[in-house]
Amino acid sequence: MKKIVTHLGLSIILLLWLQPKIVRSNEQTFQDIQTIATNGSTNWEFFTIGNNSYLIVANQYNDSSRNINSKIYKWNGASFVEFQIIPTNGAVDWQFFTMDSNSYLVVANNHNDSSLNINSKIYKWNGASFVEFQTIPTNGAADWEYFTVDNNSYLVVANQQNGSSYNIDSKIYKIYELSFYTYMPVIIK
Ligand SMILES: [Ca+2]
Repeated sequence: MKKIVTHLGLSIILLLWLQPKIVRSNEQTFQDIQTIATNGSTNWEFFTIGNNSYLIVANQYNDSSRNINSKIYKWNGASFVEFQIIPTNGAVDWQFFTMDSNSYLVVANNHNDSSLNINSKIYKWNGASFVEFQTIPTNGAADWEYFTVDNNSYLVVANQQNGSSYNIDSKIYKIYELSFYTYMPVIIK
């Protein structure tokens, strides 16, 4: 018994002594491999379709307007190259999700230079690019999230403000016959 305890104690000491060494030997750093020009970018989203990898950026503002292009980049094996441009209005979030083996992107359009009460949009992958699928009225949309509960699909949007108040409803949408409808309002203050 004493021998086992001693052996165990020795193992712990050995582990404690070895651990810092292990961490040091695994030290890794991120290195700059590519620079991408953006306009007041607020959000990046990474996603894959099949064997291809993509990045999409939400461009919010270019010093004069919020009605500018957000951009999708595709990995070509060495770097990300521009793949598709999508006109947005003060975009602040892109959310990728898949449903029934289809791929979708939803954008939070925050402001179109004159109003916060504008449409945010869902885009669907058609096999070659993303095409507009559905528009959803939002109020200073700040963030989208996709989730499933009991095999049902939902989208929730964070509505930030409507121009006169920040005390407004955010909304959950439930998929219904391939379209999202308001499911329940939630109060976010
Ligand atoms: Ca999001």
